[in-house]
Amino acid sequence: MQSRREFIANSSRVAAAIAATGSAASPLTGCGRYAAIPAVMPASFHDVSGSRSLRANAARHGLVFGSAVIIHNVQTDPDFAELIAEQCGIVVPTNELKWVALRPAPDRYDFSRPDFLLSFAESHRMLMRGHNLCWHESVPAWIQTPENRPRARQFFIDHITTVCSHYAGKLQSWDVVNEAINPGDGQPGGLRKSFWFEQIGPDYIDLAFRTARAADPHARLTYNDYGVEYDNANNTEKRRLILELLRGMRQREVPIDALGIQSHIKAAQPDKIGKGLADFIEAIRQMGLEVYLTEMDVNEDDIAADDPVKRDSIVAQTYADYLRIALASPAVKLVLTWDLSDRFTWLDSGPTHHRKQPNRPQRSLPFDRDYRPKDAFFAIRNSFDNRPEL
Ligand code: 9MR
Repeated sequence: MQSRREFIANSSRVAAAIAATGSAASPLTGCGRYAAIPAVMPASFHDVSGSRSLRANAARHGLVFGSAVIIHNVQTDPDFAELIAEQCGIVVPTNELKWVALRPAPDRYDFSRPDFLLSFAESHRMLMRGHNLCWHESVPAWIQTPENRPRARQFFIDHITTVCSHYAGKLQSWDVVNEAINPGDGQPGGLRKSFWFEQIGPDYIDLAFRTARAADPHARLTYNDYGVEYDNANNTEKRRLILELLRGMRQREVPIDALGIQSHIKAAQPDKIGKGLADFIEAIRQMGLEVYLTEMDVNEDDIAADDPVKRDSIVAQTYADYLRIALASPAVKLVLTWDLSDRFTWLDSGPTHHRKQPNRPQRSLPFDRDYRPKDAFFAIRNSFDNRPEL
C-alpha cells in the first residue's frame, strides 16, 4: 500500500516526466488507484500539493478552504499535521472550544489546546475560527446544579467575555450560537428548548452576539445550523425559521456577520439539493451577511454497494452537486470539511452508522485513512475551479 508521501512524490515525478516528454503516454504505474486514470489527463491533475492543493485552488476563486481538526491529532501525528498545513487556509477546533472541554470548572478555563492550534495556524499562515460559544450539547454538569442554575445568565456572559477576549483580534470568525432552532420543541420562532433558552429566555441569542462583539470587535460573528440543505419539507421549514431569526436580529441591530451552513449531507438520497438552498443563500446575501459552509462531509451509509471505488465516486458526485449550487453565490466565502481524513470522521460514531453499516468505516472526506486523496478531493477542487466568475 502506497503512503501519502510516496503518492505525492510519485505524482510529482510522473507530472515532471509527462511535462518533459510532452507525451501523453507516460505510464502511471505505482499511483495506487490513480493508476486507472488515463494518461491523457493533464499532469497537474495528479499533483495535490502546493499550487494544486485545496487551499491554493480555493484562494484563486475567492474562497478560503479548511477543516475542523481534533487538536490532539495535530499534536501527535506529524503526517496529519503536514496534511492540514498543506491543504488548509483555515482551521477550526472540532471540540476543544466547546464549554465542556474549555471550562472544566466554574473558575477554570483550559486554553492550552486551542492556543496550540492557533500558534500552529499562525506559523503556517492559516486562519482559525472558533466553534462555539453556545450549544445545547455542550453544557457542563457543574452549571446544571441547583446552586449554579439560577446564575446561568451571569456565567454565560462571563464565559463569552472571557473566551472572546482571550482570542480578540486573532480569529477570523466565531460560531456564536450553534443549532438554536428545533421546530419539534414547539416554541415560538421554532427555538430549541435548550438549557440556555430555559434559563435565560429567548433573548439569550441576542445576548450572546452582543457580548461577543463587545469582547472581540474583529471576529466575524456567525449563527451556525444544520438541516437547511435539502428541498424537503423539514429543511424548508428550518430555512424559513432561520431567516425569521436572522431578520429579527437585524431589526434589533444585533451584531451578526455570517450564517454557517453546516453541510452534513448524505449520498444516495431521494431528496434533492437545489432551489431551496440557492434561494436561501440568496436571501442571506440580500441581508448583507456572508455564508460559510462550516462542517461539510458526506455520510455514505445509505450507499448499498460495498465496493470502495463505487462509493468514492458517489461521494465525490454528492460533493460536486452540492458545491455547484452553493458556490454559485458570491456570498459564500468559507468552505470547511468536518475533518479532512476518513481516519477521524465523526460519522463512524454518528447517529445512523451503527444501525446501517456497522462494519463499514465511512469514506466521507477528501482524504482516506492513509491521507491519500480520493475522488472527493478532486471533486471539491474542480468545484472551486469551476466556480463562476463572481
Ligand atoms: O465531531 C464532533 C464530535 O467529535 C463530538 O463528540 C461531538 C460532541 O461534542 O460534536 C461533533 O461535532 C458536531 C459539531 O460540534 C456541531 N455540529 C454537528 C457536529 C457533528 O455531530
